[in-house]
Amino acid sequence: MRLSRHFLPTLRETPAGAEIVSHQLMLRAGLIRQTAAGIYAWLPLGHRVLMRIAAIVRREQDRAGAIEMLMPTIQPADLWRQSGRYEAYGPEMLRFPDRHGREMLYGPTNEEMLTAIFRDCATSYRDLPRTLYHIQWKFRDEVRPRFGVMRGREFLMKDAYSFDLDPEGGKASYDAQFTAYLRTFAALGLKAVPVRAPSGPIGGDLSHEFHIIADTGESEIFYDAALDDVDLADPEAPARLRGLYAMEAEEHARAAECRVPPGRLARRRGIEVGHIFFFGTKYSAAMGFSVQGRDGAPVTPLMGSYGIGVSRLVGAIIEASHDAAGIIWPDSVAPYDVALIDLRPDDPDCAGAVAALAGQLEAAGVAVLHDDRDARPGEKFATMDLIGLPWQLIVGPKGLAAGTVELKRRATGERHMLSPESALARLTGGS
Ligand code: P5A
Repeated sequence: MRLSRHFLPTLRETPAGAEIVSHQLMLRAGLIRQTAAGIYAWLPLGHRVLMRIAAIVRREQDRAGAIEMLMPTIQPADLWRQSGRYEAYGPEMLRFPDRHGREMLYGPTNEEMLTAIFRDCATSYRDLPRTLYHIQWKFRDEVRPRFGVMRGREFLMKDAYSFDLDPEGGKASYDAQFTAYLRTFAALGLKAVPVRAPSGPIGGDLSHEFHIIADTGESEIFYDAALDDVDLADPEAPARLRGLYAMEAEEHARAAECRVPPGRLARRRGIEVGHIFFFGTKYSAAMGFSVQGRDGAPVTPLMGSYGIGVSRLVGAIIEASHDAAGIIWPDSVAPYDVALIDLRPDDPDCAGAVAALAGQLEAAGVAVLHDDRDARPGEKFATMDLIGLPWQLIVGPKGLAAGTVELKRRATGERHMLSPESALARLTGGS
């Protein structure tokens, strides 16, 4: 993709009102634009990152056996009257009538809707267990939307819902999601700490939040520093992590049983990027959902729900990975793999060599952002450092005459002068 034809409105100055670095960088790098308080348009670069994160979340959900579907954003109030949450939810729910005066709402979550759909289709124990999920926009009329996409009013969530016949099955479904979350965050280049959580308005008795450690996090957490040493690639990681103490500050204050030796108790701030709940029959019982059990008697299914803040993750990743010059995208979510910087697009030989490199990279499946703008090299370097693509391939007439191009790794600043062929081989995994 040629930058001269792209839509990438970057800003030189830090915009007023953006308090945390991820919000500042998302605005400056042209990832998002605010359209109303807590509501954002995803510009092309931001949209690519958001879709890549969603694809990793989807891959790990599918791997864990969850089945994807898509429910609407708009819901009828009647559904929520069945569970008793319509009154309870309060002013965070955006409510409005349709033209016939029917009460509607923009869904803040989908427990009720999926319970109703599944209830109306599942009749016997053979229909269970099942875990269904979707990736869909939610709306919560937060009192204080802030920090950009971190606490928005409209935000993208992956939400999964499990239905089981007995507590052991329910626990297995919960554990499968727990493991999928660790894999998801590791694939995103993040270390997430699972924290025992009170379950709040979703209800139930077993719940974990997943926090990314960052100084700008909204929550304060206390955890056993041994957590920092757990290797997420280890198949035993989920079990080990769950055995180690981690609590939000408020819970920690209440938890008299904290047995972590004082020297090993870490106190850090965290960004909550995921939250999972096991709440048993809370919704199924309230909404009259039962199936025929193996012995013929009716069984009320046990449920859990599992959320990941997909749009919040964009901000969380930037909080965890940036420097003074801009964003440093992990390879797995970068909007493009390579910034191809043409130092002299006005020189036909240079432009020709760069176009040939772009073609070869793209043919090998590498996503290239080709800076063919008529601008000074310094400006091009600054733009590319700001938007944070993992690699920069810098091509100019002097180097070409000597048979070299320059390859720079954004994360480390490491630079190598290479032949164009070697650079291509590195970027396409050839050597
Ligand atoms: C679990 C899935 C739920 O809603 N119902 C369905 C359950 N949980 S939750 O904790 O309330 O939200 C899940 C995740 O969504 C993200 N999130 C937000 N992201 C951006 N802006 C917001 N205002 C916002 N509110 C919640 C969080 O990552 C949270 O863990």
